[in-house]
Amino acid sequence: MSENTVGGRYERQVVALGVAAGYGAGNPACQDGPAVLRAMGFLDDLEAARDGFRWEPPIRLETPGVIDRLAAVTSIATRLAERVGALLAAGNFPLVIGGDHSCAIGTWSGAKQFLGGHAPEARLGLLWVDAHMDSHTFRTSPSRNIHGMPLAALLGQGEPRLTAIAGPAPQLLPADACLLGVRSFERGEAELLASLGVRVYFMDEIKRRGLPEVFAEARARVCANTVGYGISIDLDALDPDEEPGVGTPVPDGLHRRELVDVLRLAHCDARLLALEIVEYNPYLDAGFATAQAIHDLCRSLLEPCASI
Ligand SMILES: [Mn+2]
Repeated sequence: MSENTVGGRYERQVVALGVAAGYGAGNPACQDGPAVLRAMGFLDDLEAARDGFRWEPPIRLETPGVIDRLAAVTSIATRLAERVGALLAAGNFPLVIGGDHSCAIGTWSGAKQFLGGHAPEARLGLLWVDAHMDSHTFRTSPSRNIHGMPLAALLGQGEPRLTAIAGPAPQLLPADACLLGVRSFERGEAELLASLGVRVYFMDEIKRRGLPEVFAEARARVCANTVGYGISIDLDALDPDEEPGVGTPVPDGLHRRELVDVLRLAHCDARLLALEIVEYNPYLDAGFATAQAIHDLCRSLLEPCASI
């Protein structure tokens, strides 16, 4: 990747990829999130950034009306993994905009496949910013909604059609993953993460220590034994008093400003491979506050970097 490093700063184009994923949730409303963002022009100002930002054609279900939700999620994730892998191979920075969180299976399987193309043993790190753990399997999930399972699938747990989307499971090792912002979970998924030894930074720890310190520690963990890492942001990690337009609101979340600030620093590190922002529900958004949050998070990727 060194050929893309200019004067200590990593130069790459941010490429937004909308994913109309809705079959992972009980309510498919989030599948319209990326189309609403684009139609309303919420990220248009980013396209004026010098060589900084462009949209790819969106990913949506090829055969609408399919009612097998597992097949629908698998189809979208498989094509998303291919697109993310191709964008990374071309030296771009994929910005995946969901859709429900089931699309993460595709995003990060694609990133892992890209890393594996350089060296099969290359490991992927992942920061999972979310009010929930998303670590169910069909065996533990009360709802059986797949957007509650993507982290487990990436860790190689549960349904085989979800764990090996773009290459053999697991895509992610427990030591290379951290969750941030968790404040709503069920016993089965908590037990799975505990048994695997995945570090969870619950919301109360973040409030006590502050996001900058916790984020830096989590980032160091997921970078320790990996060649690159990603960040998956479920918008429900944010406080619904500020950002109501999310799939599953939970009170007492992160503030938009603090998450924007840590991303402004993180994007300047070439080890950050991609960012994913999911679970935007435009029908619950009040005055497009949550759309503005997505804008601000995306804008942070285009902030100038100080020389490193
Ligand atoms: Mn989630």
